[in-house]
Amino acid sequence: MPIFPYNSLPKSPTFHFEKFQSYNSHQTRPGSHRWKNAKKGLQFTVMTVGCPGLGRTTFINTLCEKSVLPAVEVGSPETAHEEQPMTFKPYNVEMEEDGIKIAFTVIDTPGFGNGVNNEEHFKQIVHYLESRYEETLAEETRIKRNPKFKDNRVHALLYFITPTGHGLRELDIKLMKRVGNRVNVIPIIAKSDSLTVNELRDFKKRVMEDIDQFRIPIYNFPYDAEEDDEETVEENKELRNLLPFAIVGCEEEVMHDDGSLLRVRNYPWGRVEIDNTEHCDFARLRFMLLNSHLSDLKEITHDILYENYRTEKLSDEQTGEPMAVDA
Ligand SMILES: Nc1nc2c(ncn2[C@@H]2O[C@H](COP(=O)(O)OP(=O)(O)OP(=O)(O)O)[C@@H](O)[C@H]2O)c(=O)[nH]1
Ligand SMILES: [Mg+2]
Repeated sequence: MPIFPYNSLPKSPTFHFEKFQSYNSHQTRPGSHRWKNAKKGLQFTVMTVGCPGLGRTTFINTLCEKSVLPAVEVGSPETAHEEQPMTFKPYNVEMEEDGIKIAFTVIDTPGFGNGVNNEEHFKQIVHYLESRYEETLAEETRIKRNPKFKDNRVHALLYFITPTGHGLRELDIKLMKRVGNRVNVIPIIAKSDSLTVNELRDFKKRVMEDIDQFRIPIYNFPYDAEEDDEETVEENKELRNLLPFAIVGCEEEVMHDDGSLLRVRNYPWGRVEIDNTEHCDFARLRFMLLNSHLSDLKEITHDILYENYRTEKLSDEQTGEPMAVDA
C-alpha cells in the first residue's frame, strides 16, 4: 500500500496523549510552543464532506455525543428542485477526552456534490483550506503576535463514501485528490449498515485498490518500523487495515440489560450497535480521531501539509510566479 504523500516527505513522529502530557516547556522539539494552550483546550478541527443524505449530521451528533446539529433539516418540496449552494458550517463543541479539554470544531459542508457544479465545490473546499493556512502564515510573519490568534487550520477531512459496493466514483476520486495535499483525508464508508459483511469486506478492498491506483493521498497511519515503538507500529498497522472506516450513525439510545445505555439503529430484524466494534468501525474511528491520533493529525498538518503550502507560497513570491490554484 503506498504511503504517498507522507513517505516521500520528512517523517513526522507519532505522538500520543501520554507522551503529549509528559511534554514540558524545556522540550526543544520544533513547534512545541503550540501545546502551551493545552489548559484552555487543544484546538482540533475536522471537516465533513460527502454527498447529500449520507448521514453527516447524524455522524457529527454521534461523534460529539450530543445534538450539535439539528437532526434532519427538512426542505420545502416547492424549493427541493432548486440548486442549493454549498456552504461551510462550523460548529464549536467543548469536549474532554482522558482529562484533556478539546476545543473541537466540526465544519460541515451541506450542498457538496449535489451534482450541479462539483468542480466549483472542489475549488471552494481547497480555497477554504488554503485560506486557513494563509491566516496562520500571516500571523507567523507579524512582528507582534496576536495573543488571541485562533488557529483555524483543518486537521482532518472525513470524506463520506457512498456505500455503492462498486468502488469509488469519479466525484470521490477527484475531491480526495484535490484536497489530499492540503489536509489529512480520512475516507469513511457512510451508512455501512446497508452492506452485508461480505459486501463490506469487498467494498473496502475495492476502495483501497482505487486509492492505490489513482494515487489518492490519504492519511494512512504513517509509521516508521525502525523508529517507532512496537506498540505504535502495531496500532497503526491495525488501523491502516481498517481503512476505509465503515461507520454507522444514530440518534437513538436503548437501555442495556446491565442498565448502561446503548446507541443503536433498530431494524425489524435486529439492531446495529454503534459502539460495538463487531458491528462497525465507529468506536475505533472516534478513539483515533479524538484521542490516540489527534496529536499526530495536528503534527502532520503543521509540519508537513502547512509547511509545504508555506514553502510553495514563499518560493512563488520570490520567483514572482503566482501559486497554481488548487492543482
Ligand atoms: N441506514 C443508515 N441510515 C443513516 C445512517 N446515518 C444517518 N442515517 C439516516 O439517513 C438520513 C439522512 O441523515 P443525515 O444525518 O441528515 O444526512 P446528511 O448527510 O447530514 O444530509 P444533508 O445534510 O441533507 O446532506 C436520516 O434519515 C438518518 O437517520 C446510517 O449510518 N445508516
Ligand atoms: Mg446534514
